[in-house]
Amino acid sequence: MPKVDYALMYVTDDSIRDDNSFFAILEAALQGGATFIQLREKTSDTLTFYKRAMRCKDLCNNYGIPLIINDRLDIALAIDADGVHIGQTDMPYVVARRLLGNSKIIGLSVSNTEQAVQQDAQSADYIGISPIFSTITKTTDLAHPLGISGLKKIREFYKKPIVCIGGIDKNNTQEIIANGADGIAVVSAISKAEHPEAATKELKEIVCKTGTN
Ligand code: TZP
Ligand code: MG
Repeated sequence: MPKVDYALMYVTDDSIRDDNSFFAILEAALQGGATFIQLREKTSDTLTFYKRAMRCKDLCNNYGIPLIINDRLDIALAIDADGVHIGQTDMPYVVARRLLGNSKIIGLSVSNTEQAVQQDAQSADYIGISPIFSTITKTTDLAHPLGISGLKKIREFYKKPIVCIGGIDKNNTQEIIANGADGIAVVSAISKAEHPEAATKELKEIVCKTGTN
């Protein structure tokens, strides 16, 4: 299992269909110090997803940063990614683990305390609190935001890394880390920033200054 720094995950923005822009922003995030990349393609066909995944892997390898794939175990296996991020309605955790083996990272989204208590969450390498705040980036399958109070409740008993996602920007990052998250995962705070590299740097500084990273 690669050593993972959960401080700042850039989750790629699948609304960017132009590959030049898509990879320019990914590279800016890597330059700015993103510690972890998740490739999330909700609208691509398999071939497009696979091709993006191959290019992402090369780029992440150049920076020595782990790459995980959202939902699609087959793509993760095909490109030998560092792992997958799955949700509650994706492939069950135990099946994902059996297919990927013990050397890969498996992250699981949880949207409430009950899910965080369950065996899958306890077995996963980390959980994503999804969403922590409201967001317009994800429009389907989005639970009610857990907020800081939900994060605090889960932090009381969940011993592995917690990464929060949803509506996170430079103004609320500090509060999230101060209340027990190990890191943040963002889409638009980087992808829609005027200067994605500078935005990444700024987010990372806040996480590192606040947490124990
Ligand atoms: N899962 C829960 S919220 C979300 C995902 C993929 C979208 C987060 O996007 P943003 O722009 O950082 O709010
Ligand atoms: Mg999913």
